[in-house]
Amino acid sequence: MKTFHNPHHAGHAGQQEMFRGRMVPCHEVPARLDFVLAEMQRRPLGPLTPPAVDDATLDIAIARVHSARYLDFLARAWDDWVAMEPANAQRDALPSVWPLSSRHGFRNDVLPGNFAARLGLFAFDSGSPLTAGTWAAARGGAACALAAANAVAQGERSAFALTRPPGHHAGPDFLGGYCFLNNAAIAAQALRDAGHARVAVLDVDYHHGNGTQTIFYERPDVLTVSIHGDPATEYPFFLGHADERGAGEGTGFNLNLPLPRGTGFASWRATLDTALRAVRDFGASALVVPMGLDTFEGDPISGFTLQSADYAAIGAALAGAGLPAVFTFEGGYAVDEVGTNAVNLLEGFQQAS
Ligand code: OKP
Ligand code: ZN
Repeated sequence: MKTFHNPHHAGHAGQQEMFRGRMVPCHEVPARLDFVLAEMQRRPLGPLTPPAVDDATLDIAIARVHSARYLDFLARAWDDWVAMEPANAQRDALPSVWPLSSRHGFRNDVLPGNFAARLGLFAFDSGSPLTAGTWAAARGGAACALAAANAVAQGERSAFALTRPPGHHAGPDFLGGYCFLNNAAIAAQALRDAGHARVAVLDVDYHHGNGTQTIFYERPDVLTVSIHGDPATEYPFFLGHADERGAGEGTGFNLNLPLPRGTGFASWRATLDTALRAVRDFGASALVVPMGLDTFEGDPISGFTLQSADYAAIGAALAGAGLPAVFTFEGGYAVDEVGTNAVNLLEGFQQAS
């Protein structure tokens, strides 16, 4: 398995996130990736390199899933934030005012001149700080996703985009849930563009992959499946229910498998079989796995009870689909165990391949 790691990840380092009315230290910290990297050096799975992708090619791949208006905003956001007030250079940018959606009568077609309002237009929560190095880190992550997709398109059985910030909550024109660019969607689209007629995304993060779902919701060529904490009680709350089956030509090509808080491995593993059946019935020729390790019992912000050894079994079950696969690093906030759990899953996949 080839792994592409993001040399720019540590430039994205939020200080605090808004959580239930107070500011708390960020859960999504640079050390998460460092722990995975260290474990991959202890238990090598194959070559471990930064991605080699040229800027113009990367821009095209990112623009395949994100809108020009959003990318223009994101590329300039930090400079615009500091231009508002020089002291902002020491502070993260977080939104505090939102247009909600068009059903509330607010307009989203006019780009506000005020940066704080502009941030609110493109962000769906106040838990995703934007920092000096966010754009470079997110772009470096997209490069990892593209390099991983290219490796698989060229015949590798599997590749891993080891990057943060994560991506699966980021949509065509919005950020949130610690995510800015949707790495899994970029990989899935790159696989389509490389000739894979049908690509499946199977999201195993604790949280519903709302961004990926929204990007592909009306398309029949990319199946999106997600196993996650029931949005009735779990983040991101406003999407991820079982009755969301796709729309228009995409009807039937989205599958949500919500599970109650407290779910353990036996039930989670049975649900994975349901997800894998959907992938098989769809007839995918390539698989993208947004790989969150926040289903772990010790995760500080999640509610399933998986154990470290379970991740090897998940990897083996995923390999059983018999498809070439791109993995993207998503959640997992029990920092001390995230490296072990990630490598357990990937090693389980590799050994069963
Ligand atoms: C990102 B990923 C929970 C606070 C929720 C946002 C969670 C984003 C998760 N008590 N904050 O899917 O791992
Ligand atoms: Zn998550």
